[in-house]
Amino acid sequence: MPTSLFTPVIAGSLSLKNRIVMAPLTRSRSKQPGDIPWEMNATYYRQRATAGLIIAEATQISPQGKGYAYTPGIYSDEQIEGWRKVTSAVHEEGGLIVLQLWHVGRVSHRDLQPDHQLPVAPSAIKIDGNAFTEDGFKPFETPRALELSEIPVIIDHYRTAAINALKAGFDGIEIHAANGYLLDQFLRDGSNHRTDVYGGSIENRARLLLEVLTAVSDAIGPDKVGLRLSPTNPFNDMTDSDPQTHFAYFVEQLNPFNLAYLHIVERMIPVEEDHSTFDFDALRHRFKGVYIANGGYTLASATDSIAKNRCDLVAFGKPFIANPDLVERFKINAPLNEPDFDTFYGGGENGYTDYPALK
Ligand code: 8OZ
Repeated sequence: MPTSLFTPVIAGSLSLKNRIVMAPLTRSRSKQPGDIPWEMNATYYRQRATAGLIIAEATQISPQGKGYAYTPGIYSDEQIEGWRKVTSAVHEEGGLIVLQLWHVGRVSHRDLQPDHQLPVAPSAIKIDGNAFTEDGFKPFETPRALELSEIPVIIDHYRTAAINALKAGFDGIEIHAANGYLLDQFLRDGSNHRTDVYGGSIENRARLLLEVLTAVSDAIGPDKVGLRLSPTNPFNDMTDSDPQTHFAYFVEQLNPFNLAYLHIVERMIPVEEDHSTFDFDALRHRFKGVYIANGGYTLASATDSIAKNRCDLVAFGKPFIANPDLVERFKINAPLNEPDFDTFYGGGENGYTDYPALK
């Protein structure tokens, strides 16, 4: 029998019952004030605990790391307590759950920042577009370039967040270095114009990510640490002059860490419509560990990719929003509920915990 989505797999310290991963999904539904996870979030994740692994939504490591209204944090005692409700619910159902650690960098707005400060970034380069604040969408402003002296503080916030995540009962963490947020802003040369040790050369652009991975691996063990990258995603105004070469280098640097997994956002469109020339197979083969593919996969394309050993696991986003029992539906090739975009971000139970299971 070829390896399928239902073949168990080990990723670092995580022993997964299947290869169907719930992708991290921002839903902007934490309790206010304080960006605190609560019972409604626990219900939502409990409903999806048949996934081989849940990667809980992007979660700010500090007040400065916040870029969207109502997203949760993992720096206060109340947030740790709130997350414990979520992890307990998932564990009661026999699931596994890790937390995605997030600093948005320039993808923010003064209204979301402590003391109404400007958002920070590797370089003072503005994004075109709008931030999602509590008063609706507001245009991004030019961020402030981080001082060298501020960088160790941010690394320490990642370390503390990883420790807090384990205190809250998570089985591990994922470092979010994708989709144009702070760590990705350092990696890609469109957003990193620094002239100090964190910019310029490819070694320098990799430095912050590798320092963060060292800090969290030392704190909780590398077998509980995953990493997400998105070499080609243009979201949040991201560009890079040579992603194939640069990300080959970045991924090569990961091997000595022995991370639990590498999670790659390969595209933002259906696999079948992807005509990009980026060679994800080449990237995958540089990484000597477990590879999670993400981006526009269906049951058919995921099954095909796993059978051909192009990836070890597949993470599904929108299908998991609309189908709490996605694993069961895949097992019997049942039709899927369609997700409702209007209820993706913010709001209550509607479009969150009320998608029907089969029975
Ligand atoms: C969509 C809306 C808000 C946040 C990401 C955390 O792109 C996100 C995100 C996506 O990784």
